[in-house]
Amino acid sequence: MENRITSLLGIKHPILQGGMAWIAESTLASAVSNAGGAGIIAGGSAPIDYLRSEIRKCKELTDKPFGVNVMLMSPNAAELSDLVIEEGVSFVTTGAGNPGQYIEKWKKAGIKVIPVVPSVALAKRLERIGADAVIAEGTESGGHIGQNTTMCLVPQVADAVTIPVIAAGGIADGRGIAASFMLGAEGVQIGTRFLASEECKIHENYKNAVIKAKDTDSAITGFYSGSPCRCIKSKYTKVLQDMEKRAAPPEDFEALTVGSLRKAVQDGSTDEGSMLCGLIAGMINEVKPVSVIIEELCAGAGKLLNTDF
Ligand code: TUI
Repeated sequence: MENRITSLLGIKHPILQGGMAWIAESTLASAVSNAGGAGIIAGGSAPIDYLRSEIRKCKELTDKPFGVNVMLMSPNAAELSDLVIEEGVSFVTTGAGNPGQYIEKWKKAGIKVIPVVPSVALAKRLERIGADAVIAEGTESGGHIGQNTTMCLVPQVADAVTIPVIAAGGIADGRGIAASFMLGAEGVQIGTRFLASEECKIHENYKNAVIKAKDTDSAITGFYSGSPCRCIKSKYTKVLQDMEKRAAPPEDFEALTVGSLRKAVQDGSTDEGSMLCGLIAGMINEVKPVSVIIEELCAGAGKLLNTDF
């Protein structure tokens, strides 16, 4: 498959890996890039020295293009915005905010810029100031989410901008890719399917929870606080939602949520950890190598789209 996304990023298949905070590191990102997709190292709120070393490890593990996701709510976002330039990363995706202040310097450094947008308005604004493509991310995604769905957002963004649109949220097989292309996307971003990959370094308990999750096992926390976040339903999400209902004091929220992603990813605590995960987890039933996942995605999409994907 050759289209505007494959030529923009210099990749074989127009499949980007989600920039999952605490999760997407050099092993996963290099596996996705080596399989012909676009691997991404997540900045999250990780320390800069750790991210520098992950970027360098990724360069050792692949000679293919890979990117870095800058989570704009991170206190390290400004520092990371310089690090990607110093390290000559090929592209940047951004999330959880408006990357407007960084676009000019990234473009000057030759870095391709692909922001996640939850709305048509932000997509248009970012196109005007130089974004190379946008990721229209529906609320089916895991982690921090907007309110619009992939089905509704992707075609509206595709109608509103001339730069290529990448669909994200709820895509985990060839049917999801084909549907995204029908909606006007020229690429997809996939996170949850890669959680259940051999190369993903999350704790076994978290991976098993993804595999076991059914269609109804997803929960949204933080809905009324302005920072909605999709996770696998658990004791943690139940306690958090109960606290939200009774408007518990801020220190209670802090005690529960600080470090909760680390508890899921590293400690494998399914009771106290926040297992960020997309709504499509119900369809994912097996851990597979990244190369097999990408082969299956491409075969499935290619068949439906009647093209060599
Ligand atoms: O960013 C994500 N998913 C994430 S980030 C994350 S870590 C986190 N930690 C603490 C607080 C928040 C997040 C876990 N999952 N996805 C991309 C995404 N971006 N979803 C929604 C947005 C978004 C929202 C508003 C992008 C732009 C935006 O702009 C608002 C504005 O300023 O116009």
